[in-house]
Amino acid sequence: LWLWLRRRSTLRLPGPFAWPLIGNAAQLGSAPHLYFTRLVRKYGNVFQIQLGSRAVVVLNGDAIRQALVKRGPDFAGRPDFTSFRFIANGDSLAFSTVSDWWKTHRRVAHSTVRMFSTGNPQTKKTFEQHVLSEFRELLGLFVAKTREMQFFQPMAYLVVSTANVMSAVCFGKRYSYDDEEFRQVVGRNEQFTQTVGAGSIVDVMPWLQYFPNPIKTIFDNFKKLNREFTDFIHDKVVEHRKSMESKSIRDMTDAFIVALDHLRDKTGALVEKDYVVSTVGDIFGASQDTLSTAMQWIILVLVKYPEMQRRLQKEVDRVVGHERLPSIEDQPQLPYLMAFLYEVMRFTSFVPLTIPHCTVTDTSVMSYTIPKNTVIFVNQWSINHDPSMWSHPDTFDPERFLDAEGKLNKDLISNVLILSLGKRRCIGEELSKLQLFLFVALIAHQCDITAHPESPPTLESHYGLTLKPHAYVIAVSLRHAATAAL
Ligand code: HJJ
Repeated sequence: LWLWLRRRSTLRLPGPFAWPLIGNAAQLGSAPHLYFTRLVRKYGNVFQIQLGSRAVVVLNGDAIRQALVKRGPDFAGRPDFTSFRFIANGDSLAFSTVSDWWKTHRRVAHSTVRMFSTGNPQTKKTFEQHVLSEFRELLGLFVAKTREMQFFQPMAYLVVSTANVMSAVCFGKRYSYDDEEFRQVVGRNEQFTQTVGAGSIVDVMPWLQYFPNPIKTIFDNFKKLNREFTDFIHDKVVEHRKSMESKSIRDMTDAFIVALDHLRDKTGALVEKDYVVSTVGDIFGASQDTLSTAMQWIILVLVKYPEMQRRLQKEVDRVVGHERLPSIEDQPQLPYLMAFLYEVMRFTSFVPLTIPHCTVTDTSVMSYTIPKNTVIFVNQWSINHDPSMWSHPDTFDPERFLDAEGKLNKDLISNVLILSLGKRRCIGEELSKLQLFLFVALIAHQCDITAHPESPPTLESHYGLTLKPHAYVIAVSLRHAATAAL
């Protein structure tokens, strides 16, 4: 009977045997992306698992492009997951399914992000100034902490630092490293990413939130952090509306207020709600979580492979010299640095699975039919570690992206998948890559970073929407003759 029921309810897709009630939830373990990548060998790039009450189709390798690009609109939805309803009170652009208002707001959000980062040479310079002044603070702190403690944990400072760059862009304000309110708002990324990551248990077994158990406690904390996060953004928007004069736009929040008020006047019915808070929340939240995670991995790798740190320093010294600081214009002359950045993204794949998708119509991929309303997991990790695409995929080696003349191989870098594809691809791509480039160039130019000789960092990670490195300690010293330029 069980087999018969199963056959009736499956999508005729291959996949592992699913247990009653929980399905394959117990098999996900602490690294679902690795479990899925093992299943690829057995079932191919498209297979089905069962998580609690939901059938989930997992896309790997080539199937990802086939679905998200070739059949983009069919796969652009989001599932009605429990956790998503508590992010910005359910109004988050990133976690809501597609609709007319979603398309409009995504377009406005994308052009506004560009207007404050890579839109034109003027905005680029302003953005560069924000990164630079935040880097000054960070370097000063790192050197002071090293003097005080010899070795210290940089992770929380990297969160405040990257959050401050976006706080300057979004709100026109930076916070001190020991500002309690700000640390509360940006200090709970692990909780956030664990609850919204693909495979999160409340989303497929929602009944767990109704009686005392460890999952309920985690979920209650998640709801609280989202309330406080959204309250913080909401207060900022109220302040901005109050102090706004004429049409002079001070920061991204002002820009959204003007753009969305204009949209409301023009279209009326389409924009009944105030999406300023949720849009700014998405941009600020997403950028501080992802970019701080990237920086934590970058610094970890720099101390783990000191010979690569030396090589970065040599390249930056040769191109920039010591009379000035690195800047955006240096990027084309720093191929090793760019190769290093892409290798961090490929190797760590720190967004191993995208935010879960959902089909909005009956559709198909690689000749498998997939019904409307099926949860879709996109395994980005499987592409970045595909042995048919990369030689020794589990070795960290920036040089894989350089050709014989030491130039960056553009085809290869476009094979790295971390910002997704198609209708849901990241709107912060240009901003993020620019910010990371500047941070790495400044670090290489200005300081030496070393691991604790007795406890060097490991490459292990905690799973969630973003993979976080385990805690580690470093020491930071200024490079000779480099300080003058700061
Ligand atoms: C947050 C951390 C939050 C929001 C938004 C409203 C858009 C990493 C990938 C995509 C980014 C996903 C987005 C996150 C929005 C955070 C983030 C936190 C509360 C929020 C693939 O960011 O601790 O709280 O409320």
